[in-house]
Amino acid sequence: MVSSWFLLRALAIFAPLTSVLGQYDTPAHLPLLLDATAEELTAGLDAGDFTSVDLVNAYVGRILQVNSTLHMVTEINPDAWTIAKELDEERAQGKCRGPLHGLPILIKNNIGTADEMNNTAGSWSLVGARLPRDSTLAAKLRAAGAILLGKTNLSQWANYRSSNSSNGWSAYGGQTYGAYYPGQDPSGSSSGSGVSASLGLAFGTLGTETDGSIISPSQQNNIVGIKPTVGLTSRSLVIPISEHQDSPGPMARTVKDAAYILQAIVGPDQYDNYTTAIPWASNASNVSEPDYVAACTFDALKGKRIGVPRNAIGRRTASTAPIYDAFEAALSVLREAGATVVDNTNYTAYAEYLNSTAEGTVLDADFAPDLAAYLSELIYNPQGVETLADVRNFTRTFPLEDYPDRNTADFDEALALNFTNTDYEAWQAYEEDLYLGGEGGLLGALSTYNLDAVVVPADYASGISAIIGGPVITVPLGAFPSNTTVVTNRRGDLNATAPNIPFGLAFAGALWSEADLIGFAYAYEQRTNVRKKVHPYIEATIELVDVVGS
Ligand SMILES: *[C@@H]1O[C@H](CO)[C@@H](O)[C@H](O)[C@H]1NC(C)=O
Ligand SMILES: *[C@@H]1O[C@H](CO)[C@@H](O)[C@H](O)[C@H]1NC(C)=O
Ligand SMILES: *[C@@H]1O[C@H](CO)[C@@H](O)[C@H](O)[C@H]1NC(C)=O
Ligand SMILES: *[C@@H]1O[C@H](CO)[C@@H](O)[C@H](O)[C@H]1NC(C)=O
Ligand SMILES: *[C@@H]1O[C@H](CO)[C@@H](O)[C@H](O)[C@H]1NC(C)=O
Ligand SMILES: *[C@@H]1O[C@H](CO)[C@@H](O)[C@H](O)[C@H]1NC(C)=O
Ligand SMILES: *[C@@H]1O[C@H](CO)[C@@H](O)[C@H](O)[C@H]1NC(C)=O
Ligand SMILES: *[C@@H]1O[C@H](CO)[C@@H](O)[C@H](O)[C@H]1NC(C)=O
Ligand SMILES: *[C@@H]1O[C@H](CO)[C@@H](O)[C@H](O)[C@H]1NC(C)=O
Ligand SMILES: *[C@@H]1O[C@H](CO)[C@@H](O)[C@H](O)[C@H]1NC(C)=O
Ligand SMILES: *[C@@H]1O[C@H](CO)[C@@H](O)[C@H](O)[C@H]1NC(C)=O
Ligand SMILES: CC(=O)N[C@H]1CO[C@H](CO)[C@@H](O)[C@@H]1O
Repeated sequence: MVSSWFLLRALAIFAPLTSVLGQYDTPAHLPLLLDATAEELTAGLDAGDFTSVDLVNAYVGRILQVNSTLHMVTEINPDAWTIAKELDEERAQGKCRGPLHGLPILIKNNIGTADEMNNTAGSWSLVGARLPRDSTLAAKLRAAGAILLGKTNLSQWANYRSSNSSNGWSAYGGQTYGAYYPGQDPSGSSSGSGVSASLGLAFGTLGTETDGSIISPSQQNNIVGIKPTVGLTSRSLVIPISEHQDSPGPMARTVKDAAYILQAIVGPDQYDNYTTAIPWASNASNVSEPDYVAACTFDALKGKRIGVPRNAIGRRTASTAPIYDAFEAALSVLREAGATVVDNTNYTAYAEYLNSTAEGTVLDADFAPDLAAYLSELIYNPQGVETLADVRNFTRTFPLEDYPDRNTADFDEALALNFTNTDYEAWQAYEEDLYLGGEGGLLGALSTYNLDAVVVPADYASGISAIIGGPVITVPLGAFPSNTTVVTNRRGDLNATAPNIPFGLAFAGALWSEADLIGFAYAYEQRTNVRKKVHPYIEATIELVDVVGS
């Protein structure tokens, strides 16, 4: 393993020798950054133990220590220091914008910002492109006082380009690796967000999910991920796949940190009509806005009915045994926490779901018009790509895009459709999805068995919720044992299964049930603390003590 030699060498270049020794006598009041929570960081900022400028220095130092091995961050915001200084001054004057005030966050490289940072989805076609304004997500984070620290690498085009690429690879950002085994498949498509949150390279991160892209990299990087109900978080100026399924959400080390981030980014947005479906967005409803942080209570599972849809969980095999064994143990924890675990709450149309092509049709029908709508908003479009066809041509002709070794099968398929998302064929497919995931799937099970949520190993959580736009949360459940046989991904360039690679426990529920799901995940997390029991093979070592006062 390259870790210790590499880290000492990198650290020696970056910081003076005293810093190397510093980590062993970190004062108790300076939180260690691998696991520092929002509340610990805020307490330190309020007490004057360190500043937001210190936090930016420490996190950037940590990013540079591991980035040449893991490639999880594509760029750092050159304005981060100025912004941190302003927020420090506000704090000194007694102005606090809220719980994220002065905390650095990294966002996925498909979430737009109207600043020096590029928004590319990992494609060279969009390097240098400029936007008319921040994405609503970025604007909300800034208003909440968060520091946009940089952009994280991703599976290119959020994994909607190629049938033979690899998780976490983009032409612009290179290959992201996970931190739990050399060459680890980081999963995707929010790969860099998962790795960065896990190693404490920011207080938290944002990812986006169409089907699995928050939940999967969260579980494989030992963190918490929340995929919100479609429409809870605005997609304005986020590079899209599908308006019917895309949903940005938080990725963080603890449930409560993820809840803090979620609280800051939800809400109606004039630029994304799907947000009008938020139950409390209209004065006509009597629903009040949930408090996701207050939902984090130790007793959240008490008296709740949690279903286990066995027919949607696959089979226990020799290679997946560790996940199943950890899952059964987790069910015991849920029972001890006061929940009624209802077994065999099966999805009645699950065989049809597995056989269905409707989701692919919905995504393909959305992709071309939704991407063109995004591209039409650019105020500077250096390569002049205005349509999916233009992007495909660019990808197939620009050498750094690695074509044909990584093909454009997803582009090809979407362009081959003879209809679009306003046509009958697309609506028919969407209606099929609403049945398969609804009455025939998750929503049917919730109602038949009178459940508050279902729980599954995170591998099996995303699809059925994706097709109905439903919410999912994953929380660390365990990791593969040391005698696990190493298996590569299909391309053969990543270690997909290996000792120490983490996996998660996922709760899924009805639309807009995020507060409940957060509570359930928190109650499980507080009783098990699995994250702290699984350790990365490579770590960043720069700490606050190395930067405070310098
Ligand atoms: C991260 O690593 C990649 C690959 O080595 C590099 O190209 C990129 O500039 C690095 N990003 C930062 C912020 O250092
Ligand atoms: C954005 O891309 C341009 C062109 O490659 C580059 O010069 C610039 O440094 C990038 N921005 C950041 C913040 O890395
Ligand atoms: C995958 O793991 C094997 C066995 O430990 C190791 O030899 C190989 O270098 C790893 N792959 C990568 C891409 O690091
Ligand atoms: C929202 O819907 C209205 C009415 O259909 C439409 O005019 C408008 O363009 C839509 N806005 C966006 C951002 O899609
Ligand atoms: C709700 O009512 C308030 C005050 O009457 C108004 O300011 C706000 O715009 C209304 N919101 C919506 C979504 O109609
Ligand atoms: C649910 O599915 C499991 C796994 O396929 C099966 O063993 C069980 O009999 C099913 N139970 C019901 C009530 O359908
Ligand atoms: C799967 O699809 C095929 C072809 O459309 C169909 O013949 C078959 O009945 C389907 N099976 C299920 C379980 O839906
Ligand atoms: C395809 O892209 C190349 C450059 O990458 C450009 O020269 C060519 O005009 C493009 N073709 C079409 C049909 O857009
Ligand atoms: C990916 O697929 C394309 C054909 O679509 C093929 O030319 C290329 O060799 C494949 N790459 C790998 C690594 O298999
Ligand atoms: C697309 O093609 C199919 C079969 O070739 C045809 O039935 C359908 O009407 C076409 N749809 C549109 C919108 O042109
Ligand atoms: C790993 O060790 C456990 C416990 O000794 C054993 O049950 C399991 O079969 C082993 N797995 C493999 C892949 O060898
Ligand atoms: C933005 C950037 O610097 N991208 C680089 C990421 O890493 C790959 C190699 O892994 C380079 O080819 C890219 O230029």
